[in-house]
Amino acid sequence: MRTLILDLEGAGKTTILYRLQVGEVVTTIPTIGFNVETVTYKNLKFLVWDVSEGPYWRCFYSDTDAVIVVVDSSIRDRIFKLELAAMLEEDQLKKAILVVFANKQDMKPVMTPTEVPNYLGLPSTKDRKWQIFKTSATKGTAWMRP
Ligand SMILES: Nc1nc2c(ncn2[C@@H]2O[C@H](COP(=O)(O)OP(=O)(O)OP(=O)(O)O)[C@@H](O)[C@H]2O)c(=O)[nH]1
Ligand SMILES: [Mg+2]
Repeated sequence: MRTLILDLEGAGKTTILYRLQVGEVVTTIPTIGFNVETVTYKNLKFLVWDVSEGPYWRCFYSDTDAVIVVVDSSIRDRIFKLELAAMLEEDQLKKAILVVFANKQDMKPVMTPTEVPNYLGLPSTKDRKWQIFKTSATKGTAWMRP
């Protein structure tokens, strides 16, 4: 599965990637450009592209099976909402599954996990398989909403 992991700056993409890969919290520095790693889970092998913010997202779109969007639940980011909507319009991502991680649940969230999909406009997206999980990358917890 070719998987893209995106957000705006600092929501926890790299922490999640290494949590999935090595099962531990690693100390991160802001990602410049991208990281790419393989993560194996059961019989699935994921090639995960961890791409920092910027106009380069679209260079990574082709043949993507799944997009993981990491939301920092402690902030309400309007620009991100608009960028995500534009991204989902891209032809190359039309068939990609969308997974939202409402991350940083250990902090004081400004949005409940039920609000996040509404805020991002997910319920009205047509022909898109999506699911949202509440996560704390630092604590290593993930659970389905609500
Ligand atoms: N409290 C809390 N902090 C988190 C969580 N996930 C990540 N962080 C912290 O948030 C900061 C940024 O995490 P990164 O994983 O580097 O974020 P990123 O999205 O890769 O950031 P960029 O590469 O700059 O885009 C780090 O200090 C992490 O330890 C979480 O679930 N809870
Ligand atoms: Mg990073």
